Amino acid sequence: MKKPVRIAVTGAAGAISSSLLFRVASGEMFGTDQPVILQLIEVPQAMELLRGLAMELEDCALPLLHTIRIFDNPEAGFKNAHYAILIGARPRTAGMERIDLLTANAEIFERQGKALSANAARDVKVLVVGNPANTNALIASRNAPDLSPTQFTALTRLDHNRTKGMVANHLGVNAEEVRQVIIWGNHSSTQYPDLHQSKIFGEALVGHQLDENFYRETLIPRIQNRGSEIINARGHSSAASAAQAIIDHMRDWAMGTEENELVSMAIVSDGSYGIEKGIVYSFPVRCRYGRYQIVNGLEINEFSRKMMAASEAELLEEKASVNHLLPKDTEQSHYKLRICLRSGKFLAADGLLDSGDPVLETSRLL
Ligand code: NAX
Repeated sequence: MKKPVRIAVTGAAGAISSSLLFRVASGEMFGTDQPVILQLIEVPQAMELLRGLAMELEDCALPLLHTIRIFDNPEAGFKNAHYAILIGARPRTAGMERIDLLTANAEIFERQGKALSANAARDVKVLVVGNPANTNALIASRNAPDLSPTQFTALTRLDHNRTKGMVANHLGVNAEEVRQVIIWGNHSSTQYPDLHQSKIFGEALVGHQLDENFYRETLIPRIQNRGSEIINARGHSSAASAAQAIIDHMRDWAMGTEENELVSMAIVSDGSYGIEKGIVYSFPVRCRYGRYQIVNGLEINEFSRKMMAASEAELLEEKASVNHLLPKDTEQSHYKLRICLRSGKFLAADGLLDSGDPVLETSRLL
C-alpha cells in the first residue's frame, strides 16, 4: 500500500464537495491503491455542517480513507497538502456588481495563496474551482511567492466535458468517441469551445459530421451558457458534474492524459498562441509525470482567433480590476514562466535553469 497523500478541500461542506469527497475517498481520483488524508476547510459558521459530513465519510468505512481532519482556517488546513482543491468562494448575491464579486473573492484567494505558500507541500498541485475561477487562481498564485505559478490551475474541465457530452448526444455516439475538444479562455460565457481539432472515430468533425453553421450558431452559445441552463432547471449550479470534472482534472494532472487525447486546463499563460502572459487562461494540454504541457502548433483559423481574443480581453479586464491586490514581487515569475513542473520542482537536473534561479524542493514527508 502506498503512503497516503494529503488532499485539502475548501468549501468542504458545500454542494460540489459533498458530491466529490466520497468519490475521492473511494479511490476515483488517484486510484484504488492510494490512501488519502482529507483536510477539510470551511468558514467557522459552517463547521457543524462539515462535522456532519465528516461523520458520514467515517461511517462509510472506506479502506482508502486514512484520516479526516476538519479546519476553520486555511493556514492549518493546507499544512503539508499535496493537493489543494479550492471550491469555497463568495457567491454572487442580488445587487452585487461583477467588480464587487471579484473584490470579495480576491480577499479569500489572497489569504489562501499566502496560506498555501507558507504551509503546503512544496510540490502542491492547486486547482481553483470557486468563481470567478481563472482570476481567483491568478490571485492565489500571485500571493504564493514560494510556489511556482505552474502549480496553480483553474477548472475548465467541466466545460470540456460538457462539450464532449453535447456533441456525442447530438451525433448519437458515446462521449468517449469525441476526441480532442478544446476550451480556450475563461470559465465564463466568453469561453471558446473549439471543435476544429476534434475527431470522431478518427475523422474531423466540423464541416464533416457536424454542420459548421450549427456549430457556430447553436452549439457554441449552448455550451457557453450551460451553467445558467442548469441553474434555471434545478435551482442550483452544477454539483455532481463539477465533482466529476475535478476528479478528471486532478487525475490527469497527477497520472497523465490518455494516449492521443488532450484536455483543457486553465493555467498561467506563457504567451502560447499569442495569449498575453500573466493571466490564467484555458489551453489544450497533455499531462505526464505530474506535469502539464501546452499542446502547441495547432492551426488557428480566423474565427477561432477572434473567439480566443474575446475571452482573453475579458480576463485582462478582470485582472485590471484586481491589479491593486496583486503583489509586485511575484509579477516577474508570472511573466517569465520557465517550464512545466515535475511535482513542483523546476527541472534543475535537465539543465534548464540559469544559475541562481530558485529551486523548489519536494517534501513528501507527512
Ligand atoms: P455551495 O454554496 O454549495 O458551497 C460553497 C461552500 O464554500 C459553502 O459551504 C461555504 O461555507 C464555503 N466557503 C465560502 N467561503 C469560504 C472560504 N473562504 N473558505 C472555506 N470555505 C468557504 O457552492 P458549490 O455549489 O459547492 O459551488 C462552489 C463554487 O464553485 C462557486 O463559486 C461556484 O460558482 C463554483 N463553480 C465552478 C465551476 C467551474 O467549472 N469552475 C462549476 C461549478 C460551480 O458553478
